[in-house]
Amino acid sequence: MKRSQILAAVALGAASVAQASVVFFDDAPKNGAAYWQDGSATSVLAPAGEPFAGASPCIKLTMTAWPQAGVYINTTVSAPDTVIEAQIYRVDAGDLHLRYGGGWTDMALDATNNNAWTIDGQPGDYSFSNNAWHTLRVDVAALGITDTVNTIGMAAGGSTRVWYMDNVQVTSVPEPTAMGLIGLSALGVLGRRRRA
Ligand SMILES: [Ca+2]
Repeated sequence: MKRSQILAAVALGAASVAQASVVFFDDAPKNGAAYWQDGSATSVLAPAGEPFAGASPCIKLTMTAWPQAGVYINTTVSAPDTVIEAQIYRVDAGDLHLRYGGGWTDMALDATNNNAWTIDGQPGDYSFSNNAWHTLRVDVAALGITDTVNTIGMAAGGSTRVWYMDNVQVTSVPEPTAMGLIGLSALGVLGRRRRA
């Protein structure tokens, strides 16, 4: 086996274990996503001139009572390592929620499950600053969800609450495949040849 063939095998192996990302919102809904709300809540493209940081189009979520607003992603959890990532911007109060499964079961992201979600890389809580963008990551399998995530959104009681959301994507890291293992063994061959 020539060195170039070995390198090709390594590259193929690496590709077979690469993560796959699906973008559900990037300035507009994509890949089957849609603005989503229930009851009196609304989910719309934020009007130009809203007081959010930056000029990039994003989703405006308005809750006037407990009904939720967010984005419908309808993503199948196909790998043990499936992460939902989104930029979130909170004007004042409210909680993050997922709906999942055939019954659209509601799950709040809170202190009881914050081993499975982070804000700006830290275990999830609601102490993050208002009126600024933050990065939310949710490890779906760690929440015990194994079938479908329908929506990611917010709920807020009391007076009118506003959030913004942008750059929603889901990243899946598949299990290493047979080709991945072949790639790793080729790497071993290459290493032995270099030492020889
Ligand atoms: Ca945007």
